[in-house]
Amino acid sequence: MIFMASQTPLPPPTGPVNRPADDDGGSVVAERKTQKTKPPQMYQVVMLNDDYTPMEFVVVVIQEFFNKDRETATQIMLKIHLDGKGICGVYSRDVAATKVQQVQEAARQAGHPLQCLSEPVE
Ligand code: TYC
Repeated sequence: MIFMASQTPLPPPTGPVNRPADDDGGSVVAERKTQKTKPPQMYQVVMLNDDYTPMEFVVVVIQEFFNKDRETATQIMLKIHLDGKGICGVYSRDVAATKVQQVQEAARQAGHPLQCLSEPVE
């Protein structure tokens, strides 16, 4: 027996459901002229000179808390000694605040009046 199709096959669906949106590819994205997020404010840890803290103690503190080699730490210490103050390092705000606390605590424990502070860069 031969079966005949009773209807001609339906054409593939072409309605709005399956068709891509008419404006595909034509959209426009405005470019930002400026960066959306600024880099975070950085803070420098400044050490102050005094007449009593031994040079050797300052050098060791700079080596230990600011990760400097002995030569660099000595140069920074001498700059502080001569100029009255000097930058030991630049960090994010929280890290800089921690460095200040560490130096203050080490100086307090050793009985030296060494002072340092953090301040925004620029
Ligand atoms: N001026 C101190 C001295 O002659 C040495 C010193 C250097 C102290 C740096 C503090 O941050 C300082 N013994």
